[in-house]
Amino acid sequence: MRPITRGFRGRPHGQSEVARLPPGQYLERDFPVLSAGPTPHTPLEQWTFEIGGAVTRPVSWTWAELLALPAQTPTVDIHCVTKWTKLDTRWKGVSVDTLLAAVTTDARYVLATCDGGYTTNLPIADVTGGQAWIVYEYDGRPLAPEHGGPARLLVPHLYFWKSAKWVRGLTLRDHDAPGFWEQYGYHLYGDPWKEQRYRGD
Ligand SMILES: Nc1nc2c(c(=O)[nH]1)N[C@H]1C(S)=C(S)[C@@H](COP(=O)(O)O)O[C@H]1N2
Ligand SMILES: [Mo]
Repeated sequence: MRPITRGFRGRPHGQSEVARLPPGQYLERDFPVLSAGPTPHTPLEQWTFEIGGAVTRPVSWTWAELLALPAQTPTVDIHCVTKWTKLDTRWKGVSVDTLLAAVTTDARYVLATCDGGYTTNLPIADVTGGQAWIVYEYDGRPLAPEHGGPARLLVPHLYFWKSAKWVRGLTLRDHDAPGFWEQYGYHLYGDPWKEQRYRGD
């Protein structure tokens, strides 16, 4: 069998692209929108990003302050639990390392919180070490509202439900506890390479 699969448009995919697909995933060329509720529209003058919870002192940034921080431009593959994978997505934003450097904490977990009430839980070890960003540009343009604009969390090594759209803060915690989709049975951690889609996988 030749290691070639065909996408919806009949375009052949190279072997190297197929090797970048986690188990059970297919290649997507478009950028699907998956939202559990309506798209919020918080005015930028009211927008802040806060790190709170188990910290000595909470810290928050305004929109202008976030944009003034050193930015990075990661190009990464993203993997949705509904089985699409999109390769080489281009983003711009601030490393979560940069933001966490502003607080003192012994916490081991974070809960990302968003406009609209969505939450998702992650170990701090997975949002540090150059693995996660608060991004505000996609493909050279301001991040579209339906994709999480003005800013979203980007944690590409975990399933894309962990990349919280319309993110407004990180709550640091000593213990892990499920966020929105995790409460409905999604995996607490969500490693696409281990196919950790649902609780018990
Ligand atoms: N705030 C918020 N973030 C969210 C979601 C959501 O419903 N609300 N959906 C998650 C899921 S399940 C996925 S697959 C991705 C989808 O991002 P996209 O719409 O940009 O493709 O966002 C994640 N982040
Ligand atoms: Mo998803």
